[in-house]
Amino acid sequence: MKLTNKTIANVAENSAIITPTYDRENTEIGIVHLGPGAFHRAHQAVYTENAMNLAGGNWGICGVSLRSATARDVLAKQDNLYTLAILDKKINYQIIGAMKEVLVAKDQAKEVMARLTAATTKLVSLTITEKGYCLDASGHLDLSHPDIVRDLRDRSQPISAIGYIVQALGQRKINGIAPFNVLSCDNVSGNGDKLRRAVIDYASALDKDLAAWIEVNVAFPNSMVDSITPKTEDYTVDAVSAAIGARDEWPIQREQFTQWVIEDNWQGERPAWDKVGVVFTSDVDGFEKAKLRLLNCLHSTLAYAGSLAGFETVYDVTSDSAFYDFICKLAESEVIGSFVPPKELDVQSYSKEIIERFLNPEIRHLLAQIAWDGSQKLQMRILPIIQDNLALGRSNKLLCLSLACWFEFICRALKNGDEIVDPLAADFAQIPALQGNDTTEIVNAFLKIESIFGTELKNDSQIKSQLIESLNALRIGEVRQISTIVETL
Ligand code: CS2
Repeated sequence: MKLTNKTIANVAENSAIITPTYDRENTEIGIVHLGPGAFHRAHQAVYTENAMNLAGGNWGICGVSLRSATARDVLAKQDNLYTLAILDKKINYQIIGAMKEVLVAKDQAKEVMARLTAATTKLVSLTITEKGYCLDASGHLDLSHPDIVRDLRDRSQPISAIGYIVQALGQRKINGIAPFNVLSCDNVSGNGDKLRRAVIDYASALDKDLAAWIEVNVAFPNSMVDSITPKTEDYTVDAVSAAIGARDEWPIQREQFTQWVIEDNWQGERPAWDKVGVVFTSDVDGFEKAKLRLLNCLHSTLAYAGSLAGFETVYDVTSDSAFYDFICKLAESEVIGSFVPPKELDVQSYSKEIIERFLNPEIRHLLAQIAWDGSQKLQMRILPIIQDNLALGRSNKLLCLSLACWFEFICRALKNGDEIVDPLAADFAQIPALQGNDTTEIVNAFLKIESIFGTELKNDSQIKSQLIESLNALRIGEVRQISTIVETL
């Protein structure tokens, strides 16, 4: 039996499984979400589902994949229903019905534009990962990015998220339809502000009046999102299908912990998210910084250091006492204190709770998954901490070790011919120094990449020498003995 509209009543007979209680069939689409991957389906779609279970509303979701047809093709066969498995001591299951359709922009541009310009669409949200924003190192839209160049030249069918948003807003302006809210849900610092900047930069290149209209009329709330969501594996599909008693080809798994903080500058209606745990506040900045600098910085540090040391998952590496001590020390001595946390957040306990979350034995979160796209992620997760510490005269020793682990991770992959999942992978392969043994040259070659490091760090002699020292220590020592390496610095 497959999970579908027809079989959901059978699944619901098992009272331990939560199923939609709202009138799904008659729920209209109110949200277009760009990037309906695992994180969206485990997080925003679940808050929306819970809000509709509680208070109804026309908040069905149209997921739009820009290129890949996999989500559409798999989900269509099961009426866009899927299971959320919450991995804790006991596993809980919920069938999510909020996703009502999935479109693929590459093949269905007209349908996507129709959804984006419909008066019933009140919100466009995004999880397109850091690279989807096409930003330069200063946080502006990179007007030389190939997708942006392409979209500005040929407006018949955009390929970038920014192109779609601007085109749809322009059409709504012409049609006299109120704009939608635009909500970034990516791990990008100041995500709403950066998205707004990118959209306005793009619109300015097209039509100054449209840019001015967007500036005045469209809300781009900043938001912080959090829930650890390991990728669905084949064993997940089998285990979840067995547990719900119906075949689900693409269930999603995540930890119990979930958090969503949204800037309260919304225009018009929204789902009853505030009744299901979403926090609306005037100051998201502190929450975002705390999350990116603690959870994501520690995650990336473990991803590179742990992979170099031969570990496979976050749980495995955090269970090693030397690595546990390393990330505790990093958080304590270099991260906490680099930013002003929100008043309501006890940052010491927040940090400890995050490390506890890494130790959830039910979650196999692959380091290789977190290691993707380092050139984009580290700009949000590590470099701003280094910059703030420099301004405050604080130490960056362990952060430089973390960055050096990424350098070494890339160099090793280049030498071994392993695949590097990163938008700059081809550029790394063009830099001969990265395959050599001269650590000074390696550090210089990385720091010269302005799209990652901007223009200042390469001239900072202290940072440069700490990076060289760390890289030497990693090459001479045994990464598994990370405490010995830390002692030598
Ligand atoms: C992770 C994040 O893959 C990664 O880069 O650091 O996806 C992390 O699991 C989430 O931000 C947690 O909310």
